[in-house]
Amino acid sequence: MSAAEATRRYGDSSDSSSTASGSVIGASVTRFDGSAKIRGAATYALEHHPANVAHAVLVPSTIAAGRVRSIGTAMAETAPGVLKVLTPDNAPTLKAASDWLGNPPARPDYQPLTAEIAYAGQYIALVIAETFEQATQAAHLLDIVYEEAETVSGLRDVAQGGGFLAEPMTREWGDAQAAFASAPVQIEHEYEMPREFQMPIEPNGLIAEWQGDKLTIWEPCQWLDGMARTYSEWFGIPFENVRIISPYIGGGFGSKAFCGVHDAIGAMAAKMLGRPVKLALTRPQIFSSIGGRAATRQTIAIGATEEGKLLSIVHSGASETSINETWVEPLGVVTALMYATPNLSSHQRVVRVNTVMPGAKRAPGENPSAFGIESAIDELAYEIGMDPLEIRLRNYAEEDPHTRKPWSTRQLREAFAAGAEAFGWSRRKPEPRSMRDGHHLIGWGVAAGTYPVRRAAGEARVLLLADGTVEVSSSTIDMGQGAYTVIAQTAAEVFGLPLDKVAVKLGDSTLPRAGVTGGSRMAGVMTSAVHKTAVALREQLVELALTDPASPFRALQANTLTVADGRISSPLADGPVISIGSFLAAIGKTEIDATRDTFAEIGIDPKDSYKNYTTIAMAPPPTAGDFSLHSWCAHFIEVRVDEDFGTVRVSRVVSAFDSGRLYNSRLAASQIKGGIIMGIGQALLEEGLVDGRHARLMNANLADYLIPTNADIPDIEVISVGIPDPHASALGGKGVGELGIVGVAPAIANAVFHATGKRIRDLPITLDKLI
Ligand code: MCN
Ligand code: MOS
Repeated sequence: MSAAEATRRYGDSSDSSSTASGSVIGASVTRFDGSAKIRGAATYALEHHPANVAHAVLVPSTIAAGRVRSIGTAMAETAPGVLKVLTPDNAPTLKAASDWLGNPPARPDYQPLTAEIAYAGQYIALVIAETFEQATQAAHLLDIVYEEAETVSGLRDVAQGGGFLAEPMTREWGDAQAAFASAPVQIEHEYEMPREFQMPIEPNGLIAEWQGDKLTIWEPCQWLDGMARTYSEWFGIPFENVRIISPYIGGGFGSKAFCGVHDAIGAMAAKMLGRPVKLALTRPQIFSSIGGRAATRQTIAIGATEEGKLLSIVHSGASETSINETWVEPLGVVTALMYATPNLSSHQRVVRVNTVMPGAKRAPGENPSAFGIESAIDELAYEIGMDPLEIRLRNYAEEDPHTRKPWSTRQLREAFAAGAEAFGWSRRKPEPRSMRDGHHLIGWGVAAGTYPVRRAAGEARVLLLADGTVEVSSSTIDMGQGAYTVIAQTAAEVFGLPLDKVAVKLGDSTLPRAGVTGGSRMAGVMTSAVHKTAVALREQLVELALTDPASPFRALQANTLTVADGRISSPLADGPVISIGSFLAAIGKTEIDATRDTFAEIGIDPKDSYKNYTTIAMAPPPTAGDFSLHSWCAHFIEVRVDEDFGTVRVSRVVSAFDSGRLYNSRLAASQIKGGIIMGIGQALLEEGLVDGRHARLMNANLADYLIPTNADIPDIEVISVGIPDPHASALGGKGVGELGIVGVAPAIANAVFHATGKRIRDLPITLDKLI
């Protein structure tokens, strides 16, 4: 990668990016990486072409349980261009790596290619050839003999109470069962969600290149440190020997945060061949081998007074995981957080089925959890004839109902008020089926959402150059959410520089370290780290100006100087005003720099940070200190349901959200809109359909698994009601990235009920369920 490619600056856009003074942080600034992306100058991992690269194609199992009895490779091996065929018979064994939380592996070894099959789509062979076409052709020439065994295809194959209890998910206070049994109003229903997939446009995949025991990986990657660690453990090489390069990522949504099986196979192949290997997953392979959101079901029982005051919530849920690996999609997190209730009991079971291990999809946990509780509370409102917004305000939690800690900030009441006002909620007719436009039934629904404020370690280097420009670098990444932009804004503000004087380098694991870009934590972590580093560098600059023998400010005997608009000035009216660049030249320096991290803020020793995934990834939890820290939102949604055909269109969305202070109002709004769009897909379209006989995904492609297109999306109005939250981050911002999706699906289900009088408790809401 050339230096020019590695250093990213604003393009020549004359947009709002050149504000020299005033607050740059929070401003509505267009994407830093936008110009490069539009011009095609942003190169993605798999567009890289190392010399002598070989192309690999993975072969997935067509059975979901049993074993591969044999794989005949003779024809494939002699096909044109084929360099090697890897199967369970000849693939080497790697060392097992710790899991993403840093837990040591249960077994010492790891065989990414094995004959024992736990899910359809599990990789059983790799064909490597001179060209992609040759590898694809040869992959069809394998002679595979299977022994198929009985499968468990999904939650519906398993009786209620099956699986095992996920104990850390248990929440319990008061006597929820007794309080429910004696409550004057009782409702109890089951809510279901299917498997869903992240589906970023850029496929998962990698290019691996070995030089001796040094490994370079080009790969879209949400967590360079974490994935580099996994590669180093698999191959028994020092962490420092792994370099991952990931400057641009075409969407991740949780699917690119951890290494996958294909990574182990790809890097292994490159090592065996002694050549760089390129391996991209096909779209069906992304469906079957990158775990999406687990299918879930949950039962919620609410006991309340006739006036709608909650007395008890009894919640039990179940989520899918794979046969041999455990992923828990938390189902009770919002249930135990959103409303004040004197009694609550929440339990979750996890059920092993023949699927790839599920993973993180935008707001894992909060998203399905909100579908349950935000549907149930709505059902209660109709049961007692109360406005669905009123019932939410009546049970407003003034403190965290579980930890009993005060909220750091919770502008949810303000979000309800602002959203209702902009939406015109007061004009809503309460009765289902009471609003219509021709043969369209119109429904208005509301639901709340929340996402915790998570933190992690982050480290930044800030460099001040003689030309008066600033360069910020970190191994954090930008997958479209806006990291380049908010980092540039933060540095620009500290030096009073226009944004085009700031360069940002991200996405290279040799740069200063950073935790995972997951859990909507990175903007808070990185703006904190960059702000701290830039302020330290500004102080260093002032100190030099006051003390360096060659400094024009030295004679002033001042004890402070001002750095603004890219210039250093003295507080005296007639004192010198010198540009940063001229000053550096005057004292004979070409650059000065500082590096700082947020390790101390989250209580970890930087020396341990590679070893301890848990602290880097998860510390501290949002309720660790004196406060309970979360972002909040309220969605108001209008649907139009065709009375004859049962088709549902979302026709209007107003969402008000509290993410504390915003670093960039435009990008924050676009994050919330992106989440809402994904939520519309979840409510109306997305469903991984599993064949109950063979546990195979039947719609593993983007023609049959539907995600929203522009035509599905109405105008979305987004309103920020946040106030700076000093407990959340240095600049007062809370998370944005996942918040917007939480609560959308129940708001739509609630609107559909209002329109039709039909309560749909299993997503997606398709027309067959309405006619
Ligand atoms: N932001 C802001 N003010 C705040 C917080 C955030 O202006 N107080 C804006 C910034 O533009 C910032 C962005 O929101 O870059 C997201 O910040 P944050 O909430 O900290 O989330 P992360 O940077 O950690 O991004 C990860 C998050 C997650 S976990 C998923 S999943 C997701 C998401 O971001 N995947 C995305 N948003 C995505 N957006 C795009 N385009 N592509 C994805 O794959
Ligand atoms: Mo986001 S699902 O935490 O990457």
